[in-house]
Amino acid sequence: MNLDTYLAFMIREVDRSLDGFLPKEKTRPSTIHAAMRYCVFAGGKRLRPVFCLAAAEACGGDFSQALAPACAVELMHTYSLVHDDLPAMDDDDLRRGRPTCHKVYGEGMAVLCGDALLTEAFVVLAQTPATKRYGTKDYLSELAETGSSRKLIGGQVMDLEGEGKKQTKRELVRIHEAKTAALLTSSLRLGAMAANATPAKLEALTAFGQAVGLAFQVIDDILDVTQSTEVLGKTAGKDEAVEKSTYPSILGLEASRKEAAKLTKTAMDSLAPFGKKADRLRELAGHLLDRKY
Ligand code: GRG
Repeated sequence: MNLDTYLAFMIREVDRSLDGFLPKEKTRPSTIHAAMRYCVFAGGKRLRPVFCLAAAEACGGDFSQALAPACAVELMHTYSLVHDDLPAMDDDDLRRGRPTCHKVYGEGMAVLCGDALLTEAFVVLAQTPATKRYGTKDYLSELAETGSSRKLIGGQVMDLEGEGKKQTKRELVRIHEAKTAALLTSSLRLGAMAANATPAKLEALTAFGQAVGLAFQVIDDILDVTQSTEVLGKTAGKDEAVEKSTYPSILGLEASRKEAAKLTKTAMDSLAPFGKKADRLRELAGHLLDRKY
């Protein structure tokens, strides 16, 4: 199966599962469920779920074993986008090519929608079947740690406090390790755990996730200055507008491209223990490096 067919297949499976897991739109109170579905089914790239499913396969499992964690990471990701777009944070009108949640449902409902998506992530994750090595407690603490003030929320705090300040590359890496790489890494780890991965494989996937997560962010920063709002489906040029330090603003565009390629190579090298079983993950890392939106 080529990568495009694989992505289309996995995205369909994830969307079907998300549809099954989320409360129906008519469930009362219906406004919050409509808002949750508006944000989740908005045409996101589903990178984190696909990484989760591909990691399960790389560890010898079937992708279907990892559908619950794949949906859980997408729900946590979507919560972070809804809250990040709020006027009190990044104040954005456009997300995934559509008006942001608070623009459609109002600020109060968008806060609640983010809260509900985050909570639902754990409801869904708890449905992951246990394996010989891992159980519900392992799955829940993996994702809870990632969503905590030490990772996702901590990254957002450093990001907010960094606005208008010139940051060093080291400071930038710390933000993106927490904000971007942590959830990508947990997506891989949860997929691997659902497939009963050995600790050595889990460790290799952690190294892969950290490097590919940073590469993803470098590319995101490059696209922010090189692509249009139409192509990105979110406001382009936003980083510069709020005087946020980015890879291109610190290193320049060309050096940023080299940095992304170097991180992708590091990521691919860390998959050595898997041999050919991780070819799909290698392909996905290459795909992220080449992405245009
Ligand atoms: C807890 C409010 C809060 C924030 C945590 C994750 C995060 C920090 C903020 C979200 C916004 C942001 C710029 C995150 C960096 C990672 C990133 C580039 C996300 C966009 O991910 P894509 O491109 O989005 O995979 P789609 O829409 O395709 O799912």
